[in-house]
Amino acid sequence: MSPVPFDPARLARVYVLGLGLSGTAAARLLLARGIAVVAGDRRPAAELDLAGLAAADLALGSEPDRLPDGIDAVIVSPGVGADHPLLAAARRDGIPVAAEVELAAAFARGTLIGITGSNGKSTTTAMTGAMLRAAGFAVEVCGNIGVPLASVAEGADDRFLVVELSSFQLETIHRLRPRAAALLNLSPDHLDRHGSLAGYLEAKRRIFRNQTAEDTAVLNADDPAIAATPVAARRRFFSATGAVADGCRVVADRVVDRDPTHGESELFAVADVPLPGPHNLENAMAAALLARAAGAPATAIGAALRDFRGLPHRLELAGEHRGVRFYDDSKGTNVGATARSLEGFPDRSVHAILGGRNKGADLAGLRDVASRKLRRAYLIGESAGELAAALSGAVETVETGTLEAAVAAAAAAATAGEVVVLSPACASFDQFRDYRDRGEQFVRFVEEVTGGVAAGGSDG
Ligand code: UMA
Ligand code: ADP
Repeated sequence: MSPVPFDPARLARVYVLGLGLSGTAAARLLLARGIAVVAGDRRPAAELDLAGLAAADLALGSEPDRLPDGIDAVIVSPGVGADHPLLAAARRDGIPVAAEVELAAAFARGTLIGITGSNGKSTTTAMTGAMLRAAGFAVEVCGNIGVPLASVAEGADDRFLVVELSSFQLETIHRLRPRAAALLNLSPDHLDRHGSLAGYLEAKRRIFRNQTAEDTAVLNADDPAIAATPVAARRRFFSATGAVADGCRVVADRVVDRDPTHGESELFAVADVPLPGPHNLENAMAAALLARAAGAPATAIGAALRDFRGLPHRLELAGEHRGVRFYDDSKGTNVGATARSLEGFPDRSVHAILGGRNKGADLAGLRDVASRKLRRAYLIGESAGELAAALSGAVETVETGTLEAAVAAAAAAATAGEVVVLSPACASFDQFRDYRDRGEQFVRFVEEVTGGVAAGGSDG
């Protein structure tokens, strides 16, 4: 059944499903526009931040069995799956269901730039924002990165809204149209929600669905499925390994932009990218193409990259003790991300802490990189047993159960020149509030075992 179209001009009473960051921001945006809000969350009020929602009609602590009467639309939080009974009821009753980002985009002032992909979204979003700021534009960096689009929708028309978009959010967009949008890469993730890799790719491709020939689509030329995405927009490509007809590639130590009408121009030097690994060069190329589409000059792009500091919990140096470095890569939440992070270290040098909640991935995808890069794997959380089986024969594993025990065991075993890396390849929700909580706890445990001060910055 095709989804019921969402019309923001016809909203008088709206149901907001989920009152986390996105739901509360959506509810505040609606109330500010005089639209009545009924909102529900299975969590009780004590666990929620309900500031600014006094005028809303709230149903908290359990899920209602049915939608209230007289609802014009349901605004759904990204964490709520399409099989939720209230969403099924809305579809049955012909009530449109829209993502928080869809609602926000409908009311937002400014030009939208969107970024999606399995990995590198937050880094690329932050880089794009930094490039546009360096070019002198007003910018909001928002979306899945942790600042709901709805919370920054109000503002001047002449600004850019650089929005990280997850597959969860893209599932329920209708008219959201980024004037420039990037699909960075695809590796298995969230298969428990999307059912298959094909379903996951379809959700990601939705970022381009409302674009027209006036817009720009930035695509990874090194991934055939992404490169083949049908789009109406101008297609611009980036490649870390080869040539492209229109877009960015690496020539010796430079990144060059080839435009079929204007020829080639240098954008930045590879050495301008201060973050480790070829994946961060790809992120920088995608960000540069988005920034170019928005009108940023190459000088601003290079300057922003040189000043760019990595985001927390992405291969962040957390401490050093007796020649052993400890890295927090808590945001490595799927097999593809963890594999990319581990590749950057010398062979057989890594004591890796893996595990958590598996999102439907085949964890045997880590076997190859583990057999080359790891000295030992310390397994935590719900997926410890599954990981032990998946890595059997590839690398020595030890099931430590908790993160604290894993850090203690890895610190005791690691010798000078080796590294201890938390890059779990799994979600955190079995043992932690979220990936940030997991990363922060890791840093605390590292401080305990090293007796030292945690380091800042990201390298390695
Ligand atoms: N809830 C219900 N019923 C349900 C399910 C959830 O009531 O059946 C309630 C929960 O009790 C909770 C709220 O809904 O109070 C949770 O909403 P949410 O999980 O959608 O989380 P938000 O706080 O709104 O945060 C979301 C994104 N979370 C998810 O996609 C899971 C945040 O991305 C994002 O930063 C934020 O919106 C702002 O846009 C996080 C994430 O993990 C970092 N994203 C995934 C990823 O990056 O892989 C997609
Ligand atoms: P996302 O927002 O998509 O989760 P982040 O920028 O937060 O991406 O990076 C999360 C992790 O993904 C990083 O710690 C790194 O291990 C990995 N990563 C980053 N960029 C890429 C990329 N372009 N390709 C593959 N893996 C990447």
